[in-house]
Amino acid sequence: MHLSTLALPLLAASVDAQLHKLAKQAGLKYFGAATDTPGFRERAGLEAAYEQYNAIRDDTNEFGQTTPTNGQKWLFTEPERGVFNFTEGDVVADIAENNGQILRCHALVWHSQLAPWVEQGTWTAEEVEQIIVDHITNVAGYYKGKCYAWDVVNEALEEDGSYRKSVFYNALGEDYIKLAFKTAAEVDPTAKLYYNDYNLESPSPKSRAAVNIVKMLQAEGIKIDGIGMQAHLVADRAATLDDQIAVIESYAATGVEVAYTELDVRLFTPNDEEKLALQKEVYRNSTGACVQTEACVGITLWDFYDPFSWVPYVFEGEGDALLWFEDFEKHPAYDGVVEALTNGTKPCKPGKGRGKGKGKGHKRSNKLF
Ligand code: 9MR
Repeated sequence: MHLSTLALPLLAASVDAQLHKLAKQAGLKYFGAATDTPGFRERAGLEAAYEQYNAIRDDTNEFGQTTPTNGQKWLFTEPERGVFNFTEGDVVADIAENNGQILRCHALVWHSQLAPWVEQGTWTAEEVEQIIVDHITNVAGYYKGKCYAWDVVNEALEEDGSYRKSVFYNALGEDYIKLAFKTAAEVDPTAKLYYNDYNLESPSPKSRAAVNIVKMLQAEGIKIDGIGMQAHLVADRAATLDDQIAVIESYAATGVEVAYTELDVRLFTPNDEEKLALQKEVYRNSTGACVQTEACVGITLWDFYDPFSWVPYVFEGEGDALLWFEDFEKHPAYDGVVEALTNGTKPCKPGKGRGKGKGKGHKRSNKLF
């Protein structure tokens, strides 16, 4: 092959791409971004942007991890009882595999984007048990060995810490959570099993209820490995750095790991310098909290390109929540993330090195912001 053809893919990668590279240097496992099948993206008709979008998405200096924003959800994987379809989920799983990126899998049991047949049926408790077991057995079984982590149960809690009423809870109470984790552990023993929810980024009744879910499972000897903080944040009222560190420590006290699983920081559009500066601070704080806590393994953006964000479609007048604008200019918040990744390194337990490579121990970093 001619040398110039060989060099082309290298030239396509941006020399500025650095989030995953810096995250690794800071002691995280990954910095990633969720992505979706073209047909599922929030904004259609942007085909002209795909090439540039894909180049950023596939650049492992930028993103070392990905999550399918939609394709592995119940609605798509088991649209009819016993009929399984992995076409959409595979698109992103294949991207991860081809790029050598870590795959977080999302989500096995969730009240939303559930197939209508589950929601609209009239079921006995035994039937709901069977439905959960069949779904997890097939979906987690199909992806077995490919998922670094599974969001096993998603959004089971209300803001006051009580359980959300759902077809699963109404039939089985909290036992549905136990059943889901137990089944997932049997089906894919190597995947990290997470409880995932929003508004878990500062201490609250909901964060304490998440801790109680972990304790409930542990008390019964059921495997749970992580708490996922979705972190759909708002630029002018996000949790402080200290609150984020405190809540991560409260999860870590149960022995589980922690991840930012769906980070975005929305603002009221049109943006201005002040709003973007606030957004930068919020991104810097979340990244900083992950870097400064032993338990936090990584950060996932909920996509990285503003036109593909869910935010404007749900919160009228809000948007610009990610790190790349429509014209592919980066938000100032990109530099906030870089600052947090370069200003600190992960603390580690006394006597425990950071593992592979340098053989150097490292000190607990001071709070930086
Ligand atoms: O990004 C997803 C969007 O494309 C879907 O329309 C939406 C439907 O609820 O789900 C979005 O992702 C959600 C995630 O799966 C769970 N946490 C909240 C996310 C934003 O709604």
